[in-house]
Amino acid sequence: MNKQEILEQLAKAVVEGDKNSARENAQAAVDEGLDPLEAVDRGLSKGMAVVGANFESGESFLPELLMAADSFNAAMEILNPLIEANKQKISKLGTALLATVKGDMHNIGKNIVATVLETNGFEVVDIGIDQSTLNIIEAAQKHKADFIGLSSVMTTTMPYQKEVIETLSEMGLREKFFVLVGGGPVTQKWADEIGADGYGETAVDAVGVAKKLLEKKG
Ligand code: B12
Repeated sequence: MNKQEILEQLAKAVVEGDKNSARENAQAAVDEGLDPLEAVDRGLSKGMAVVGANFESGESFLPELLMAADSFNAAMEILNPLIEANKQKISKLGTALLATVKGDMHNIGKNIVATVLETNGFEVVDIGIDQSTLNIIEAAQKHKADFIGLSSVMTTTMPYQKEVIETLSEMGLREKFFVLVGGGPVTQKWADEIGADGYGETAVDAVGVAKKLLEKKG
């Protein structure tokens, strides 16, 4: 199989919720020396976008979403060690506290952001899904985070990204942390509107944005 075929097969495996095929094609990607992040962005994530659209149009239902998520994660188990093997041997750049905001159970994207930040020299404290604003802020203080990364995959939970920023201000803590926002429906426009320090469309963007913010800080 060539590279393009592997990427297409990865997408197809997610669309069909076929765990075995997801594993086999992730292994093919590894064997053929594909960039694992390209396999995620141009393979698995492409499939997930189709799954989301089918769900929205009523063509598929929750079980299909679950099977797609399982297949995505099965492929990630094979790709993650390769992503981690590229880990840069650099001193710690900073600590990022990551969470999916309140009411939101989606974690696939956040987990990828965590892995990619880690492999690029950041220490990551991932407190998981459905995290209240106060939990997030407490954890950021406890772990002396430089960044707070907020994932929100549903339009209905995006307001909690805003709530975290507002609450930080009310508590007099806004200057202590850089706040990064991301997730499917999140845009640069939204990030600007709520006064976030940075937005990343993909996990790789998140690294670039975080590094730029550190440079600015000096
Ligand atoms: C898989 C999935 C699920 C799985 C989640 C499994 C899991 N462990 O995460 C399950 C089946 C559990 C699920 C449940 C539900 N889901 Co759902 N789900 C999806 C789906 C298909 C894919 C999401 C995903 O994983 N994408 C792949 C990852 C890699 O992409 P990503 O999350 O965007 O992340 C990337 C970037 O955004 C960025 N990023 C992400 N986070 C961050 C954070 C920072 C700081 C930065 C910088 C960057 C960044 O980097 C990532 C990698 O590049 C989406 C459709 C879609 N197009 O998003 C619907 C979707 C999000 N779900 C939806 C819905 C409605 C639901 C349910 C309510 C369904 C139901 N009736 O129960 C429940 C909600 C439960 C809850 N309260 O959260 C809707 C949301 C609609 C809306 N209001 O916005 C969507 C959009 C589907 C649709 N088109 O209708 N879901």
